[in-house]
Amino acid sequence: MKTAYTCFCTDVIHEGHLNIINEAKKRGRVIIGCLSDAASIRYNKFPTISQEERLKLYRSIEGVDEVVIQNDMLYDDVIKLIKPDYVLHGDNWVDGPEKAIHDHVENLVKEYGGELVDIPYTYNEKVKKIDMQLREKLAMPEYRRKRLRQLLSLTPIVKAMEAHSGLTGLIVEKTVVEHDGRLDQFDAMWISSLCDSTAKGKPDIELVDMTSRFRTIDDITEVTTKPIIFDGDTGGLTEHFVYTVRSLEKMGVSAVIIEDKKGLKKNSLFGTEVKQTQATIEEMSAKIAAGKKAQLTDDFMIIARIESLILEQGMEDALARAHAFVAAGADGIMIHSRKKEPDEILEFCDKFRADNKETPIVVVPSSFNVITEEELAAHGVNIVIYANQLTRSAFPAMQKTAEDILRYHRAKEVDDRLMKIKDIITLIDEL
Ligand code: SPV
Ligand code: MG
Repeated sequence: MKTAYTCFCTDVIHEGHLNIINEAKKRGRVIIGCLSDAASIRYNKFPTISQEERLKLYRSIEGVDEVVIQNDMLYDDVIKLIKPDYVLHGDNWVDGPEKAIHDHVENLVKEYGGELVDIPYTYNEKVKKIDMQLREKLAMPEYRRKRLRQLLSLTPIVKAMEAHSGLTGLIVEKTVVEHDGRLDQFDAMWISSLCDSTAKGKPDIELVDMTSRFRTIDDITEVTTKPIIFDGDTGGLTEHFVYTVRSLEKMGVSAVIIEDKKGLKKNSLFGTEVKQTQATIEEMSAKIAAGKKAQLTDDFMIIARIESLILEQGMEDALARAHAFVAAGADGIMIHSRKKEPDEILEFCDKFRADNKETPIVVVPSSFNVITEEELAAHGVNIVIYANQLTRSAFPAMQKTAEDILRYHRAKEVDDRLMKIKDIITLIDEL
């Protein structure tokens, strides 16, 4: 008997899926692939139910003969093993970033005489609503909050990109690229104090108050689903920080990063060019411990950021702080540097990992930008934050447009580099 294979990465079965199963049944024995959690998150489909629950769900569908786990987004593992006579998929993957997967599967099945069948995609109001509801579910605080810990357990390195508004949030949420036959996207958002302040035309000195920072989070959470890492600056007074932790948890933020500085905070990229005071180990540890005591969920993370390398206090100081902050309850360590070369960051990671294999390490490679995610992961880094690149790319573009309109007394000369009006009005999702 012939075999017909299709891969699902859905949490809800709707008529579109049933149609594919029906088409598969006409061709032979129906085998469903359940895309694994690790593969799903690379595929812009973060599951709302566990892999086990999805397996159970698919097995319960009438007409399904077998369910297997598919670990590879590109289908190599299952196709080489099962060699199905037919592979079926909705025809929504014949263009866009998923086309790379389509073409790859087509070549794989051709090698042994199999056939790829693109089934017309079912896209009616009911299906649209289910898709939307699934997405909205991921946006809810209780799903979003735990997602960073889930990602840390599923992916070698979590990639976070800066967002400071609904629009930049949408860019982080939706940008997917196909590269070398693989799809890639950002995993999380970083709400940078630098970019949040800059967007408001204010300096990065903890001047923008928490109420205003929370407003930024609100704007972003309304239109996105990805987990949020919040730049909490120094965390402020310990007596205030405990309230901040509660508020962030309630909003569905996954982690706050606080730095071991006190007094007037200035941006770390100034280094020792401006006066900045590092908090003592005891002061910072007390703040971390108070925050951990205040939090209500197990999902939320408090990550301690160490400024010893920025303030030229040496590697030993940085390492001593890291171990002390973990002992105080920190769920992760962020180590920062403003050197062009990544050497001191890598030395820190290697030395910290020699004594601590578990605690997530976070880095922000703004200055040491030659290093790749893969190299960082090889040194034990778990989260990489692109802290300010969206702001820094938008600002010069806007400034140049403003200058050129003043120069030419009309907008024609700048038009070629602008997004089309039609594109900007369709950028935002309609409910
Ligand atoms: C931020 O993005 O606000 C940061 C990272 O804190 S840095 O600007 O590099 O200090
Ligand atoms: Mg900051």
